[in-house]
Amino acid sequence: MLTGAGVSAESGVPTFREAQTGLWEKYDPLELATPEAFARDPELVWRWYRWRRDLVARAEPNAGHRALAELQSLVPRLTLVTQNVDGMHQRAGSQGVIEFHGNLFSDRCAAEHRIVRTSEDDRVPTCPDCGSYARPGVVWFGEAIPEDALHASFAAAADCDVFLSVGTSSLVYPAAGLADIAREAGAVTIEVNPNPTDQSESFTASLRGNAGTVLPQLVESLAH
Ligand code: BV8
Repeated sequence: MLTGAGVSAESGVPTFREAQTGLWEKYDPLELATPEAFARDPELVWRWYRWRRDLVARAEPNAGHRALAELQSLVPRLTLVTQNVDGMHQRAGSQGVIEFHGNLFSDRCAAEHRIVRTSEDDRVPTCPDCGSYARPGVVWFGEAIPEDALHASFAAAADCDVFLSVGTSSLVYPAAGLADIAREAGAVTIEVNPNPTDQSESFTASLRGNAGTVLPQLVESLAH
């Protein structure tokens, strides 16, 4: 299965395309989440990510995240691929989560790409080994998905009977292509989203509702 920003919406974490709030209202996340933005103004990009880290750190997993953790105990073969970088699935108890777009809370050396520990005090943290800028450990637009995450996700999508897509506008590739891979492999595909998406017509079924409502009902029906 695949989740997107909508699964964290009920935790108070704004979805990716929802208008950003406060200072960030005038910025387009599709512009800020790029290597070009970081090269142009690393301090601005770091301010944005620290604002998001603080917001996520103060948020709690919601009933939708918890339902998916429970689903995994009912369906041990479940592979949870998330586009989200907020770590909420893990906080709710999901195991083996594949973070397709990285994680908000890890820092990487911009030159060596290794995970590094940086100081919260620096406006633009640097790599303790080589002195280059450090950057958030997420995948920006125009960057490749981590090989291990890409292959594990494609393999799981090609080998599943049911593919659940929750809380995503299905606009960002290659993540949005996972549903096509599952469909081509003959899987039943189900979308959980209060709104229709560009891919809605291709799903076997669309459950129109919030993840925090629909997922607990889904798990309840499976458990009994
Ligand atoms: C790449 C991390 C190549 C950063 C993010 C075709 C093929 C391949 C690539 C492309 C392609 N076409 C275009 C591209 C390029 C690009 C792309 O897809 N652009 C889009 C805009 C068209 N893709 C890339 O650049 C990817 N890289 O392809 O590299 C390559 C190969 C080799 C070598 C070099 C390069 C990398 C993309 C990763 C970008 N990083 N995040 C960060 O977070 O800061 S993506 C970002 O968007 C988030 O991760 C987010 O999760 C993701 C997708 O958005 P959604 O999760 O769907 O969120 P959104 O707000 O859109 O929608 C929320 C949904 O929830 C809505 O539908 C709403 O109705 C619903 N909802 C609301 N409330 C609820 C709810 N649902 C349920 N319950 C609720 N309560």
